[in-house]
Amino acid sequence: MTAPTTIAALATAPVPSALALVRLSGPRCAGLAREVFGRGRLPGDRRVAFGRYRELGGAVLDECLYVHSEGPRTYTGEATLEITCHGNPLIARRILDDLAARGVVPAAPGEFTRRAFLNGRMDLTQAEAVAGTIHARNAKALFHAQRQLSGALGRKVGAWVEALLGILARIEAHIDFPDEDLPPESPPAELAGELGALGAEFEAAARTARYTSVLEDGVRVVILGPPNAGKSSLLNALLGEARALVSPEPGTTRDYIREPLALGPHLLQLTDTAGLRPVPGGELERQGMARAHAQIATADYHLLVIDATEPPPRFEDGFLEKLPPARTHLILNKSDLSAHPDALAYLPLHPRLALSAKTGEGLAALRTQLLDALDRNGIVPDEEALIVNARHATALQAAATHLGNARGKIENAAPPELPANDLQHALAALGEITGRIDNEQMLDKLFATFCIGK
Ligand SMILES: Nc1nc2c(ncn2[C@@H]2O[C@H](COP(=O)(O)OP(=O)(O)OP(=O)(O)O)[C@@H](O)[C@H]2O)c(=O)[nH]1
Ligand SMILES: [Mg+2]
Repeated sequence: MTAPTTIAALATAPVPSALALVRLSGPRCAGLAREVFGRGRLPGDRRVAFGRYRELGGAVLDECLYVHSEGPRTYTGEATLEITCHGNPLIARRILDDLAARGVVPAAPGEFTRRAFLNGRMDLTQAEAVAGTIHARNAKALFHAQRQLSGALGRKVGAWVEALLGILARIEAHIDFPDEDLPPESPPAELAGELGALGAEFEAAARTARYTSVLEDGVRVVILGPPNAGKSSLLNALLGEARALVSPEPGTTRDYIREPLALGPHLLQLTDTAGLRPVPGGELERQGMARAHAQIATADYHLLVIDATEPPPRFEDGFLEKLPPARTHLILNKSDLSAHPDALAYLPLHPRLALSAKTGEGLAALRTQLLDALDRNGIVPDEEALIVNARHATALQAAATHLGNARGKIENAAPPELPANDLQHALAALGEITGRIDNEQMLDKLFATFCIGK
């Protein structure tokens, strides 16, 4: 293996700010600190020191604070040097140019974290969580990213590996003993049962990947209903601003309108859509309705708004089946006027709320009920849930498949070598999650999404 290079990058944003941090990692950190700050001896390990950064030509670039840390107990597992200068991007640029002139290599995106992973400072789930922690745009996403960063998912995978190794040892005991000497403590039915339970756990964990988009992009809540029901009025009322046009004319909203909205700890993507009728009146309305249907199809939750002063709306056949009670709230709008009795009796199985988008009456109740419905129906993950990403889910599915194969073979009294082999494959799949892998391409892909300097 070639000796690792020393890399450098700006770890803070290249905009005028109070301070900027230039970060280095690699074997030359101590020597570079002595060179650029003109010190014969370094300040102690991890001690902050003041220094004037002198470029190769001798000019002082800035007054800085710097910290040198010896490896391996650093972020990257290597020696590191962190230089804090004034937050003018020009200064940071000059420092980086000077470092490059001294043979320091500009870091690739995610290269510090990649080195941390390769040097065993963190597993792959933690490395992925570094990006998640930086990019989380709401409290829930941040909570889950930070928990993964702390190693929660890695520990869970470790526990699964232990459990599998235990089962594997018992299967291998069947290989080592002739049939008549089978250890009575692990009958095949019991082993098969344990594999089934573990496989179900893997599958359940894999299913949590569906929460990734909810956490990253927000819960997609779509406001829909017949024309003139007050959908746009409800969007405006929830947002607290006149975002969408409102008028007494049916067919006001043509395209859909999407706005982010914070609801408790959640981020919602609230979408107002064109009014729906059994048959559109013209081409523009047809297109608007098609767009509304597309939004409804990908929604996590629906707010079906009707004008409660009128008889219930009619939609095209089969449409209401797309709006199950677990994912739909019926909003009986215009509660400031007197209601039509048939409207109140509409869709009796759906959670419902009478409100007035015009006066704001019932809006607070809607927020409370919506929060509750999202929690209760598993649309947002609960606090305890461990959330996996698509990469983890693929590996977990593969592991579950191998366990299913092993189980089938045990139940069919196949020679124990065969299920043992399936379990080895399952272990390898689990290993990919935490990163006991040597797939450079996969690592390139994963770290390419990182920022430079992280
Ligand atoms: N009295 C009363 N009128 C309301 C209420 N909500 C909306 N309206 C009125 O109903 C009419 C239609 O409101 P919009 O918000 O444009 O309805 P919409 O469902 O978005 O209509 P389209 O975009 O045409 O499908 C407007 O005249 C609103 O002022 C309400 O709670 N009470
Ligand atoms: Mg509208």
